[in-house]
Amino acid sequence: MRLIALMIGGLMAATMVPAAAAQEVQGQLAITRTLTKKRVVLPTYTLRGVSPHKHDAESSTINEWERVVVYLESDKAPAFTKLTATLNQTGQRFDPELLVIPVGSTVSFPNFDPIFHNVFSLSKARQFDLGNYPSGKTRTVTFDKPGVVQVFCHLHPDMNATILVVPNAWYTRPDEHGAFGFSGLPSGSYEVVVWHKSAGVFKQRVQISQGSTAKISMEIPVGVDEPAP
Ligand SMILES: [Cu+2]
Repeated sequence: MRLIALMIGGLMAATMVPAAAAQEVQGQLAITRTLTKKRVVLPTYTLRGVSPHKHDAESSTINEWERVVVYLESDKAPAFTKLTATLNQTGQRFDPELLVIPVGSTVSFPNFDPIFHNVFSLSKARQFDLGNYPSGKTRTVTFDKPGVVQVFCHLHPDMNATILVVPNAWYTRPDEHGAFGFSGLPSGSYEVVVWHKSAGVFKQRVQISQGSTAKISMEIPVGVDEPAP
């Protein structure tokens, strides 16, 4: 009897512990071309250098990861809190230049400049035109469809920002080495979507079973020419 009790106890421990531990996706991204080139021409010690040219090279390497978002497509996504996010207009620029929000969220566009701006978008996922408004004012837009929304200003053609509206709260940005992860996922099938601002969308399907971690790696081929928006 005692042996059976021990065995049951052992079984329970064995099944319960991994279930409590997260079911995960762990991913590793590589940007082909851009990052490789930078690594070759840029020895580590120059990263701390004072030359403006070298500083530029460093930031362009880092910025490549800042242009990447990873999210999951799945019909198992739980309900989530919609955000109220902010896209500032300051110094005749949008800040941040890339904003990620789950669908249904609202974005406020405050004008912090001493001049007028006129924020608009012609993107399929959300078209709007907020009209001219002065310093200290803001206007808001709610984004009800997933997709890419390119934001511009009628008065300043060089102002632009991107709002990526993702389908649920499972989204993240890679770290400075291109690694990303999601944990606490229900078992099932997922589409891992990697979005890069100029290179576009790359997808990989993963299956996550009870207590398991799916490991994937993906390459982002970033070309010299940016595709039309
Ligand atoms: Cu403007």
